Amino acid sequence: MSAGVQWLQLRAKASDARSFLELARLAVARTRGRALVIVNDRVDIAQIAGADGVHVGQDDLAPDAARQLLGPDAIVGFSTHDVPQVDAALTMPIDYVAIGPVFGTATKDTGYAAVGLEMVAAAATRAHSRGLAVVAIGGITVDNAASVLAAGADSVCVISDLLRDEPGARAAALLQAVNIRASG
Ligand code: 3NM
Repeated sequence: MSAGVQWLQLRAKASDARSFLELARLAVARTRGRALVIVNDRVDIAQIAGADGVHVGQDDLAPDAARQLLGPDAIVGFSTHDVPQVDAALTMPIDYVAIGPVFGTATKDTGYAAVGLEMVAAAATRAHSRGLAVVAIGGITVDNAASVLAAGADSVCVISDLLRDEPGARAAALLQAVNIRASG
């Protein structure tokens, strides 16, 4: 956070529910007011921990159910991987559409081939027409993040590239790369 990261998504696929809740509570306590905390998959844990929102995938609790539980002020994000999924997302009570994997990634077997920058642009056009933000994910690094934002994404979600180094230092490098290239 001291690096300037604005959102943290908590992703703990291998954790049991109690450990995940403990992590979420800790993250909320440590970040309050400095970064948003979004819980991946688990609407119940987001709610109990008082997180800022939840991110759900195609096979998780549907966004309207997440919204019903968390209320109108929570952030609800939804994963998409192709144009039909983006179009379906436009009718849902969500705040952002995630599109990916933009590039190849070894972090998660999404079952989808890399969608590329053209798909980021297509998702952005569609999502922005409904006032939804676009978060791009999958294979995004310090070196390619600026191109993803230039294609139309409002935000990038990065996992493995932040773990190549001390995560705070790598996050600072990512932000600097984006700012420098975005303004240059
Ligand atoms: N979801 P990295 S790609 C968790 O396409 C996740 O929905 C994806 O990790 C999607 O930054 C992905 O290491 C992995 O590539 C992102």
